[in-house]
Amino acid sequence: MKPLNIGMIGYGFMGKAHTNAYAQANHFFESEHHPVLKALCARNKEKAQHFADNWGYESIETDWREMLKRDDIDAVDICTPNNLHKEIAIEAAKAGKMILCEKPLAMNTAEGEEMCKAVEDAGVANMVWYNYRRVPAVSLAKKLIDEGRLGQIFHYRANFLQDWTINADVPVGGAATWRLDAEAAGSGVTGDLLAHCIDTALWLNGGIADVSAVTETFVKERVNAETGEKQPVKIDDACSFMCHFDNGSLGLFESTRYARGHKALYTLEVNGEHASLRWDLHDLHRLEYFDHSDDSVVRGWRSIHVSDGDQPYMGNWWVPGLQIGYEHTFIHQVADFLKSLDTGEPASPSFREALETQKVCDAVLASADERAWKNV
Ligand code: SOE
Repeated sequence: MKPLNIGMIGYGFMGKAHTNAYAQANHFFESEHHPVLKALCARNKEKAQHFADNWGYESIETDWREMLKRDDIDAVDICTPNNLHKEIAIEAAKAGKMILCEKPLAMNTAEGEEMCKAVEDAGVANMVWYNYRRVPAVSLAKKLIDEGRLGQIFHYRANFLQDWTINADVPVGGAATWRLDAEAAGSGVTGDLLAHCIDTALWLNGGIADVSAVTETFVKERVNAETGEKQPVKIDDACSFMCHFDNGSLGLFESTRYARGHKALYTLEVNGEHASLRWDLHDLHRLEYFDHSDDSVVRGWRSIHVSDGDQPYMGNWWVPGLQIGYEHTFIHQVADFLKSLDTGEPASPSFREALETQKVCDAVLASADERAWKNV
């Protein structure tokens, strides 16, 4: 067993999801590499120590630069707000550390380019956490598409709907609501939610050629959680766009934090010549599949309960019929990263792959801003 010493930066919701994945991966997926929870880094010492004690990190740091100097850290996990990704990743690459970066890769494409150059120049392993690819039902969709079962693809549709910012009293900035602060997040639903939809779409259906988008900011001013002052809201609260894929299919994407009743409703649907499929995060272990070649008397949408050992990742879990959940998508991503270290094959999505998602996000925001179609 080769230890893989992890230095985690940040302890929010994603810090937990990733830490849990490092702790679990080897129990279910064999690898020569074995993650060790070596150091947890966060500015607040008490909170960092509490998180470290709770999850079993061996040590803490309060300055990420100090952590990068340590020889006993092999891989750095960046779970900070988006505005810190670039600086930390570039310094970590210079220090020769592997990097696992939370999505989206960067604030914008220009930053992402610099990050790609840094990891490629340094030759360090790198990956971006786009976890929904690793939902077994979504991986099964990829397999069915790659096998050609859908034939020519005509339509790709995806939504990511939430409702947590409808109340105008929700503040902007601070640990819990930095996603509403353009200075920390870069963009609103485009970088936070549509980035997931775009990553999956590029993976399932190939490149996006051009986009036409509309965005809206429904609450124009909010109180800053740290200063108590009112400030203009500069992120997109909602975004819809249509696009052409390189394969000739049409895409339709929508995301909002103002869809009352929807908490994290990520859905996607792909319509092909021979078959269609659709998936829904709220029922994540099911893949809906319609195959036009079925005998017409029994033809219809099937609801595949993706829990069989023959289906992606599921052979490593329980017995057929018993499902898994959200946290397992991160465990799969760690397992795939460890496998990439075992085999020497790059992990996916790499920074370079995630840069493609960033380019689409930038084109979407530019299109909405200029009210014009934009090439990616
Ligand atoms: C926002 O509410 C959020 O937590 C995103 O930041 C995550 O990436 C998404 O998976 C769920 O929603």
